[in-house]
Amino acid sequence: MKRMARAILAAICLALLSSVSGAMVAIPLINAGFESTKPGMFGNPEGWVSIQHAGDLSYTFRLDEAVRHDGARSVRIDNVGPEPFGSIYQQLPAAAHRGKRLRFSAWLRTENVRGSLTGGGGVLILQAMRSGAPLAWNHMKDMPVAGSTEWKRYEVELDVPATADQIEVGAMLHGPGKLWLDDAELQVTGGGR
Ligand SMILES: [Ca+2]
Repeated sequence: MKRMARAILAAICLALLSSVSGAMVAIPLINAGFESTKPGMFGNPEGWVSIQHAGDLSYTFRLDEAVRHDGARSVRIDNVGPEPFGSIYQQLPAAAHRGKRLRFSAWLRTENVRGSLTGGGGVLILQAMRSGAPLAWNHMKDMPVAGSTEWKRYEVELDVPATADQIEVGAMLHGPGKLWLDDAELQVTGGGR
């Protein structure tokens, strides 16, 4: 009897495990660990684009071989001017992910980050766009990384609206300091809800 109970328990555990792993589908990102040294668009790391708030050059986005979470390099955002934010991100088509919940995770490290009028420090970006305008987003608003911090993994989740045409994932630095980003991962955590 005891053996049968144990067998049933094992079967239930297996079923639970497979349903969890079955629901978590990885969505491939290009150069997710910033290991490529091929130049991307406008001098950005391959596969990534960067923007900053309009005005004087205020943020630079460079591969860093001295400070990295894994592999040989990461990307580092440096604040070098007065504008309130700069971000580096990757875009992918939203069509296959409409109505699903996505989870974006990556490792961040900070140095002397203080935040600005637009946000409290370093954050991950996960947003759904339509015709270039954000429809829905999760920018770690309530838990920005400030001060000087060692590598830590962060994650954000978002339900993709039915009308989204693009997904953007990445990291943003608000104000002074340096923000490092490495080992980005994007997953579907479950079906539509
Ligand atoms: Ca790396």
